[in-house]
Amino acid sequence: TYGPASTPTHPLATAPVSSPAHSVDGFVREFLHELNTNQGVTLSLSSVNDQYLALASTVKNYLMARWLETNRKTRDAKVKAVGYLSAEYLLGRQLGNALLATDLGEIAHKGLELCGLDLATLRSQEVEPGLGNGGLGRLAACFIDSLATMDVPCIGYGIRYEYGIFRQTFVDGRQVEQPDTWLSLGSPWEFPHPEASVQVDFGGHTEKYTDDDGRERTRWVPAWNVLGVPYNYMVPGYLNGRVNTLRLWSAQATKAFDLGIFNAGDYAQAVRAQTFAENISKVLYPEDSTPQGKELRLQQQYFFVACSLRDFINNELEEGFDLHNLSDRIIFQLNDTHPVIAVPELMRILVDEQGFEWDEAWEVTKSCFAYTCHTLLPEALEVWSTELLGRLLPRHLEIIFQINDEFLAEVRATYPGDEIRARRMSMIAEHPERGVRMAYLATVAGTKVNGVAALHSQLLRDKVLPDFSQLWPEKFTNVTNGVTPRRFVKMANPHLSDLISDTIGNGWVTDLERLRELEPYADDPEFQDKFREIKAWNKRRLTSLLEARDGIVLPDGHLLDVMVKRLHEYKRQSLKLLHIISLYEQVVSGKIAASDLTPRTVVFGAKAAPGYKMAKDTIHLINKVAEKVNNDPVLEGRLKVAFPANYNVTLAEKLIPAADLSEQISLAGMEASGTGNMKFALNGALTIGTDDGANVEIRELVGDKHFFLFGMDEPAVAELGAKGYNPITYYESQPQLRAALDMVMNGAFSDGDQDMFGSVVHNLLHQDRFMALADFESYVAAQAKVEEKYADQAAWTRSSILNVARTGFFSSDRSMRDYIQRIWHTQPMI
Ligand code: GPQ
Repeated sequence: TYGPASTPTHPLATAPVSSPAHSVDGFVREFLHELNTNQGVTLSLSSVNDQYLALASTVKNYLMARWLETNRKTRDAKVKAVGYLSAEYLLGRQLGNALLATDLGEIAHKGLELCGLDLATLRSQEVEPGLGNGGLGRLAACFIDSLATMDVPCIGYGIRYEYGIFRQTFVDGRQVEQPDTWLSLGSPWEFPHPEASVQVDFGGHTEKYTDDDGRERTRWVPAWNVLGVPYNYMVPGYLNGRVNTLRLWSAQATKAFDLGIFNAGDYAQAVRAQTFAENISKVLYPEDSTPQGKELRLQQQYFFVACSLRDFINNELEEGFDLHNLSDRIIFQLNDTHPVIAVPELMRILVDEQGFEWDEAWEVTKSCFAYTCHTLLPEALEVWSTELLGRLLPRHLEIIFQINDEFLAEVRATYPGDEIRARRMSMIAEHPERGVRMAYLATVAGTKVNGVAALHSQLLRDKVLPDFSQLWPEKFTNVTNGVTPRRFVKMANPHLSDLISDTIGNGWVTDLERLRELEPYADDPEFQDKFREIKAWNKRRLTSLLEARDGIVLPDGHLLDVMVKRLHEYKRQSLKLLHIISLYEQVVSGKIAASDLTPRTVVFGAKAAPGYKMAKDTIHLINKVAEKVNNDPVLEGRLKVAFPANYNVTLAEKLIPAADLSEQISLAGMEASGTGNMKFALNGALTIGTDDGANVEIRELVGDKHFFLFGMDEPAVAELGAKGYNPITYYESQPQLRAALDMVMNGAFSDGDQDMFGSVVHNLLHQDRFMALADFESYVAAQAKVEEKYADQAAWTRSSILNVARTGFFSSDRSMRDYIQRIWHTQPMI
């Protein structure tokens, strides 16, 4: 229970909380107070970290009244909320966003100046919470930002990893991973609540028993348990007074857990037990789109959803709430299959703990979940072996079997005699080992199933879940992804934002379609000049950052060509690399003069999963090509390759606004959506891209003339695959491609060592699962078009402005509106 033991009599105890004064003086007073009372230092003796932490506290104090009021209002209104269940949140730095959401940027800048401090310096002290791998985790962060800004009640639930995505370094051009110690200098944005910890059980067995009413029941007798400690984070809406909550769970040993062992006299063992429990939230798994089936990962998944369901039911609902009506108050959105174990968990709570009949419990459960799929790669679809699941969560496995039995009965009733179909649709796979197909479970349990771009949702229906979409066509829908314009335009590109606001007013920040009003200015030479100057300023800002951060020197006046995303074969960084090598080879061999090259700098940013050999070899090759190309005078400095290590949200915010060209070159049918593609277009980069994911919608919106399309489309890929793809024939028939690959093979980038990149070349020539060689010729031709257009700066700038004006659709606010209308049916608060 919470609250005072007796009725408070002091007037302040019941007065609404107030914020510090929204003035420079008020800010300075608050800041110095935080520095003194929180950090225990005076300004004159404070470190930059003290100053940063005090500044963070100050900004938090401005948000606090709104947060408390949001919680009170939402609780009283008893409205339906969104429970976003995600194993990843790639939040990026918090301070800048909090300043933006409170409109404190100017005040903080002036106030700190009066204290002899520089806001930018303090901001760069923050280590971003990298609690995600890539697009999926960043999408979750954009979505919770949009929901807060749209005044929609939402609780984000996830895991407070002690170590987020690894810090990438390069040693001799190879990726080396370092632990991400994001908590080591303090974590001012979180509010731990150990008193609200939740117990989570694991292991053991189940047993049947007869209850007092004579009913046959099952209970789970677990073998061990851990505690989940909630850490709350503020999720401020943009200038609207709403502050939602992100609740991340941290694992701790329970008292019972280590006491039992301690009493047995083994103190060292008791401490080990503690460590064992804490391991659950220790580290983010760094595999993106390729689950490894590790036991600890399943523990993480169950840990955070068990905490979250328990938390919502016990703490967010009023006492005595009838759980039959649970879906009036919550919709749990499953961010991919990672949280799908929540489905049998809710069934277990309702049937085993609350005494619901199975059918009633299933009705409730089905109405409380919806499932988003983020991939088409078969190896990305999670399958948990029944051996592991049954050992860790025996009751959940039983429940899954029962859900499956009833589901298959429905399939058999709908398609009598079609046993092959029933087997195909079973949630239980039999090969290569018995396992639970989590995507099938999610599809059966979810009210809705959605893909993340129009093409992806279509392919999901047609290729991944065709039997299910035939059985329940109305269950399937699309919600095209989006990105938050607050972080990725307003914050990341301040001068462009000012130009836009000066031209069309500032309504666009929360109503991004209004960027359309910029279209008439695309032909205005004065506007074009300003637009170009801003791009140049963004490039200078990037140049000084990379110089300080990585010792990389970007040349002036180059076309800035950027490919940033996780390293994965399907994304085809190797295709970009072949283009670079080919340009180089043509100059070296005298086929073209260096002076024929459009001055171009290619920037890569990419982390490889630590165990993904081909990805790591590709990183090595990129670095070796960079070393060679950047130092060979034959190129006269007209081609440069920059590969800053440790690409993350913080770097993205500087890189994207500076880019001229956005590389979105996955094999068609492989990239579910992409979201980097949207950020680039909104910041005025033109896209060179395949007909894949959200590229399709970007091109439709900006128009063919303002997008460089190349490569096979998805039907062509399918056709070539069916016919039999043989990459070597492209090598044999295309001299330019052949020369580029030969150059690698001959050791041009490995000091004559012909083995160093043998596996990369061999893979491309003899396997090339993602058909890079098949699209090479078309890619090179599209790059020539890029250069042609870039030579006409007015035409380029016009296209660039039109990209900004026409991509307002890709706001995550619009995505949220789509989820609300098509899936959640929640209401914004009034
Ligand atoms: N995505 Cl399955 C991830 O970032 N991680 C994953 O494990 C899976 C998907 C991405 C996907 O590759 C992108 O195309 C999407 O834009 C992104 O999810 C968000 O939907």
